[in-house]
Amino acid sequence: MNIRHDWARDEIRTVYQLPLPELVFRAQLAHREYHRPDEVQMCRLLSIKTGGCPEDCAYCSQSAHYKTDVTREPLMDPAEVIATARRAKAGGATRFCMGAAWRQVNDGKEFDQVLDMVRGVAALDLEVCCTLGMLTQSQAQRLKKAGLTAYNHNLDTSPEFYGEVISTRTYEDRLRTIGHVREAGITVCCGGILGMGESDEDRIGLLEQLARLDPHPESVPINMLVRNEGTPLEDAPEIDPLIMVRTIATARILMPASMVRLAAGRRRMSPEAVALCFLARANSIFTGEKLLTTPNPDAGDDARLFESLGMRALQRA
Ligand code: SAM
Ligand code: DTB
Ligand code: SF4
Repeated sequence: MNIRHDWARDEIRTVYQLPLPELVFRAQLAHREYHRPDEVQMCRLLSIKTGGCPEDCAYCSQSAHYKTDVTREPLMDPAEVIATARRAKAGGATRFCMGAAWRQVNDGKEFDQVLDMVRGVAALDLEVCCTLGMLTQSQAQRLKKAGLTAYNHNLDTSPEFYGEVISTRTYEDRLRTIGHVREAGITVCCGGILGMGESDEDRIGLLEQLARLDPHPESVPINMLVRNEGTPLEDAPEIDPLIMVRTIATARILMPASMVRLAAGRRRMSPEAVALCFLARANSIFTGEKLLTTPNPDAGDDARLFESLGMRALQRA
């Protein structure tokens, strides 16, 4: 199966709307060409700088525009971050992702400390990912030199729906940073959030944007909205988990070689719904007690689910 970057919206819609068994079957065929069937990558997240963000993302507990139960925390000490990464590795994670509630990276002492964190985590022989907001070309190059594997920068939804969710930046801003990351030779982690009131057409529009990036993002996180009290999306209607399944399967077909991550939202899903996401060929998850600011499933529950499905943690990508 060859990798395509010329997917048209109509073609993507046709795939997305297939009867579910056919959609999942095609996703499984695509997955087998590039990945081992029983392996799932374990990633660990850490919020290295929490809250007080100037952006107004309607889903986010860390935006300074909304009153949520998140307390602001300054940038963590690099030694503490590296110690957390070491524990994550001991717990089976192969990728460590550090998130900061910044609109953009500013050069100076804090960025230098982030570079120290990247160097320290890379030295543990973990994949290192950061998500720090917008980056300039030279900042991307410095992160690359420090040993960064991947940069997460989500497009979140379709270009048409983006303005309903965020007003303090544009889709073009996002694409520009993704370009800087790519040009610096860092792999791209880029996905979206489902359950923000978007339509099927918006989900198809997001998939179109992702699948037309050349190369594809090496990693595609699909988040189910975590509804945070105090944010404009706190009362968003819950989505049918089969929409997650459909979106994951379509992402797998469009971007067969990428890691497709069942990211936020697993706590709200039944074990059966999570199993369906794996059958639709998600092959990566976040493990550990916390995502950035919200809880994640228990390690024990995850271990039991893996055991019952006969699946195992990927040792090394
Ligand atoms: N500030 C940086 C940025 O926005 O790029 C990095 C951190 S931000 C929290 C990382 C990503 O987490 C967002 O792009 C969004 O896709 C996801 N996210 C944030 N809050 C979420 C929520 N409540 N539910 C699901 N995903 C969420
Ligand atoms: C991504 O797509 N999801 C992660 C990671 N990339 C940075 C973040 C999920 C955040 C969920 C809400 C929270 O814990 O604050
Ligand atoms: Fe800030 Fe990122 Fe949250 Fe948006 S998603 S408010 S940019 S931390």
